[in-house]
Amino acid sequence: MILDCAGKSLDLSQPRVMGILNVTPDSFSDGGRFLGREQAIEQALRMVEEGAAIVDIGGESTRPGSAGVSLEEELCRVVPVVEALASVLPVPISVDTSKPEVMQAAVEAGASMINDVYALRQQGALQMAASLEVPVCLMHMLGEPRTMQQAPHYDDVVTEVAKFLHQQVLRCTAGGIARERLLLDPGFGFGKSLQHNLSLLKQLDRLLGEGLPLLVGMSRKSMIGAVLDVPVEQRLHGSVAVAVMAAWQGAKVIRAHDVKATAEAMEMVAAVMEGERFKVKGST
Ligand code: 9MG
Repeated sequence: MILDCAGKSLDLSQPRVMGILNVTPDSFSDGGRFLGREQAIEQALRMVEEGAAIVDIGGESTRPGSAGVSLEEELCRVVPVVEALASVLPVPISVDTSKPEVMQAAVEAGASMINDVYALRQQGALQMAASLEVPVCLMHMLGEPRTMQQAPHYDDVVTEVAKFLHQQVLRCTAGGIARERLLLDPGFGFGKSLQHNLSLLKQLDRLLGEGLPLLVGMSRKSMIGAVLDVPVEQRLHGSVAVAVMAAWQGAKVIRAHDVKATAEAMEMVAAVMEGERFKVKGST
């Protein structure tokens, strides 16, 4: 399956890596570093070299407990970086935002996908995404980042997440977004306890019923820290393990900080999935 990202193709015939480029001062797993324009460009190019098939640029932290950022601040963080990268990156750029104004400015600057943790539920976001005609990732979140980890409750997390995503697909297609432009994401860590996250991962294939590509983001998240009892900078192995489990069940895009390790793991998943049809691409 090929996703058309405003002229740049994203081949989803095998699982791909979406490299995370946070241009925020407070992103938990980047250790609070604020990426300047030049560093952001360097990091994005490195991620592509390491195997990222898409780069996701975000200017507002969505970590649990985080407060929002003003429109002006988010535009200032995101747009110059998208502008600088659009002509040099050979892969699509996605913009991680919930604000319609940022979606518009980023797409005008060269982004060709929207990654919205609010699933286009903020005022004006659905209409804007429909008018921009780029692919959109719709993510499940219970509540909002500031409060979402305060005792989240579900009777059946997988059924409820699947139902929410189904409703958002109906809402978005009724609002003028072509079904072929949608990706779905269960939103690991967004209003979910450790047990909710583990159940979702164990039964991820139940979300394939919608027939749309699944995107997942578990890289360095607290679900890994909680199981392994390791701090954020020691979550590489756990992150790759859960990425493999997701891809094996059919996830097509893995949002990750550690691109090289994740991309190599995805190559292995794809090779095993191809089985006897697999052909060696390199020289060894
Ligand atoms: C921005 N962001 C942080 N975590 C994420 C996740 O799991 N999925 C998506 N789509 N975006 C995320």
